[in-house]
Amino acid sequence: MKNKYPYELQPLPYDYSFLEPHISSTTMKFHHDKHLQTYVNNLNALLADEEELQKLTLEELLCNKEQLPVDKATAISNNAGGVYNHNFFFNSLTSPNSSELKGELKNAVIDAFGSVDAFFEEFGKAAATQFGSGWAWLVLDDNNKLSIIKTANQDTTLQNNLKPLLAIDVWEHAYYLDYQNRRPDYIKEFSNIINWDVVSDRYNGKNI
Ligand code: MN3
Repeated sequence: MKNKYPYELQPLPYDYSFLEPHISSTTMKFHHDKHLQTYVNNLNALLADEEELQKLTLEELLCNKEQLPVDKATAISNNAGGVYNHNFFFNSLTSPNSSELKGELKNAVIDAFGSVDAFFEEFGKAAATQFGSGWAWLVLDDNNKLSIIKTANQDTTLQNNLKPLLAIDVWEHAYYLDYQNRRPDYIKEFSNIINWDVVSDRYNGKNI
């Protein structure tokens, strides 16, 4: 992925219909082609006159908010977060029931949460209780400890030095066409389309 200005819309790593019936192709089309494209366009527009910032990677932009011009800092963070979070999210998904939690990561999840079911319960609760727009995350800290957090709007986990492993987008645009107000149903169905191979690779240090 091109990770510097000018940012480009990263293609989905699968067809729009790949996640059906859990997420429809219509949702994926709007989510990727319209919502993500808007974050990409906004970020490029905000950086158009910022030669120094153009040299930074997306992660560097997100981790160094104090380097951003005061009048644009929030807008740049929001839109850079929108690009980062969506690419991360789309890369986390795969066709229904084609990937399972196993091996070292499964053991770590059981160590941290007690059981796989307990993990899903806690992750689902974080996603359901994020008030308004935002995200729930499985993250790894510097001591290799797993935990679940939620972030508002397009905030990322990077500012808190937490390596993200898995994310669920709970903005209404992620589920409204398919589930309307039933966010808990979307969260439940989401568990069928997690790409655990990607999550495992992230756990083992890859940036995907
Ligand atoms: Mn979204």
